[in-house]
Order: sequence, then C-alpha cells, then structure tokens
Amino acid sequence: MREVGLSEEALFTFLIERKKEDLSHSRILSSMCTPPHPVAVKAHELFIETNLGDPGLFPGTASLEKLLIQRIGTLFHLPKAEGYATSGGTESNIQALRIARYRSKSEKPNVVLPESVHFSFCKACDMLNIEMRPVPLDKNYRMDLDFAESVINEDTCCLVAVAGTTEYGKVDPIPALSEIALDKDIFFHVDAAFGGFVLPFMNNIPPFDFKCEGVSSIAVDPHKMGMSTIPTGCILVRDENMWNGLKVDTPYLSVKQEVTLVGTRPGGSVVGALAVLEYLGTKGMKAIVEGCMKNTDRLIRGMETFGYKRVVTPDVNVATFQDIEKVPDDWAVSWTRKGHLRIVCMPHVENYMIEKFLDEIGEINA
Ligand code: 0PR
Repeated sequence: MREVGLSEEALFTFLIERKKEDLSHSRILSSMCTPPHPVAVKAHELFIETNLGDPGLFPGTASLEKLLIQRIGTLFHLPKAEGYATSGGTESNIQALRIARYRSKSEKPNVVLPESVHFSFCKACDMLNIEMRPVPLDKNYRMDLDFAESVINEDTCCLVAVAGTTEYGKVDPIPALSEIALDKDIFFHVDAAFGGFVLPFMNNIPPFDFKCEGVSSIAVDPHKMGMSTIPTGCILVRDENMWNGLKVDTPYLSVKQEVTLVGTRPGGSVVGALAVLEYLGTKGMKAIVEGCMKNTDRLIRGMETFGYKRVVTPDVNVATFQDIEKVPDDWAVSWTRKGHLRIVCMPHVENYMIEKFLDEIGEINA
C-alpha cells in the first residue's frame, strides 16, 4: 500500500472515476437488485458501525432485526416465526439445508428440488455433501409434482420449492408440495429470495408461505425486491427448535451461542430493510409491486406485437422471450440456461425504459 496516503480530494476523484465505469441502472434490465430506497440508505448510514455478530453491544439494533423478522413472519402468516438476517439468498439456502441435514438420520442424505433452483443450492450441497435430486419442470416451468414424489426416498432430508424462480419468475405448486412434505415428514424449504417481497402484495395468489402447514423455512431477500441496501437476506423457520443443530458456543461474546453462518454481520443494511417496510407499509409495497407487474405485462405485450413470443407467463416480474437473436446495444439483459432472453422489471426499470427498449428492438425487427 502507499506509504503516504492520498488527500481526500485525490482519493475521491480516483474512486468516482472508477465508479463511472459501472453501468447506469437506467440501462440495467438483468438484475434482481435495485438501487436502495432512500430511507434504506438513510437508516443504513445511521447504523453504519453496528455489528449484529455481537448483539449485546448493540441491543437497539438487535431489537430492530427482531422486529424485521416479526414483520416478515406476519407477512408470511406466522408472526412467531424465528429467524435472522443473512447476507442474502445463498446464505439462507445453505442454512436451510444445514437444518434439514442435522434433522435427518440418513448417512447419504439427498435433497429433492426443482431443476429451476438457484445455483446457491449447488454450493450448499457441495459444502454439506448432500446429493441433489433435480425434478424436471412441467410445461408451465413449475416443479413436476408426480416426479418429485417419485424421487423422494428414506434418505431425502429436504424438499425445496421456489416462489419466484430466478430465470422464469414462476412459483412452484407449494400447497401440494406442502402436503407431500407433511405426509412424509420431510423438512420443506421455500426459496422466496425474489418472490417473497412480491407475492404478498399481489391479489389472488395461491399460498406459498407458512400458511401451508408443511412449509418449514423460507428465504427472502430485502436486497432484492425489498429495496434495502446490500447485503440483506432473511431466513425464517417455523419453530425455534429447528435452530438447535446449528448452535455454536461463542464464549467471549456478549451472547453465549449463535446460529448464524457468518460472524460479524452488518446492522446497517438490516435496519435499512426494516426502514423500507415501515416507511412504505403494505400500501406502498403494493404500489411498487403493481408498477413492476404492469411494466412486465407491457413489455410482454409490446414484444409480442413484434412477433417475439413469451416463453411462459410469469407469476412475478421476470419476463422471458423465445427465439431472440439480437437485442439493441447498450442494454444489460440476461439469457437463461435454455437461451431465452430474460428481463427483470425491478423498481428501477421505469416505464420509459421499457418503451425505449421496445422502440429499439422494434427497429431491429423492422
Ligand atoms: N434464490 C433465488 C431464487 C435467487 O434468485 C437468488 C439470486 C438467490 C437465491 C441467491 O441470492 P444471493 O445472490 O443474494 O445470495 N438471484 C440473482 C441471480 O443469481 C441474483 C442477482 C442479483 C444476479 C443481481 C445478478 C444481479 O445483477 O441471478
């Protein structure tokens, strides 16, 4: 490192120059993150130095984490759900599989999950030495129920479903899977990292949360549709005893045991997540979700007027299209494993961006 430090002016000139290399969100259509809501930024700054890894030093911050979990538990129809704020969906999914594995007596445990799961499950299964049993999707890009049931055996320690798949924005048949999990006494984890802050604010959606008796745990990410600062995920479990296998002694901390995967944890982004929910309320969240869904719908209809067909009608704000060879320059879009164009209509993807994208792709088509 430098022997003599830079002046503040020189330092920030350098940092700002590098930041200019980053893409502007006005061209980003591929991300499941979005610039944080201003109240999240303000709250994050206020709690910037706090560490939830040693909660006895920051009891006020720790009480806000508890309140965040309580708010989300209530949203997911189980106000007494237990949980904590993770670094994101990956950590939440790893933790869910750890719980499931400790609960299982099998020496060669497997997890039954849809082919559409996020790649964080590959990491979790690799770390935990769990066999993955992928279940193909039906024609609607949802986990095939019969197939799922047929691959569950006595070594299955966990069943996983996704509420808002990363690539196609679909919700698996969670009420039916919940029945299977109850019937076979299998731990059932729902990955709602993306959909968890979308589905509760929509009308007439089938239950995907603790309302289904068989659902054991849920992952949901404030740093995606919760519009908090990065990093914030949350994991919630139905019953606090589920944490038992994960408890580790922490003799010299202000608390004697912890269940989290990481040690030092930011309080700032966690309070940021709570701030967004408190500030917007269900009314504000509904308005944002409605805007995202309207834009998703407008994009799909606009693309279809050019003859670009949707792959599937999404349940949440992720639109996918078939047989696209070229997209207009300077837009960050993504492509699914099957080669479909994928656009995520996050809160920053305003209507004017959709119209502009449609105009430009329309010109290519003309
Ligand atoms: N579960 C689901 C359903 C997800 O979609 C994701 C991430 C995760 C778990 C993992 O979450 P973390 O990344 O918070 O650990 N989905 C996006 C993806 O991998 C994340 C993302 C966000 C990617 C912004 C790109 C980007 O620009 O595609």
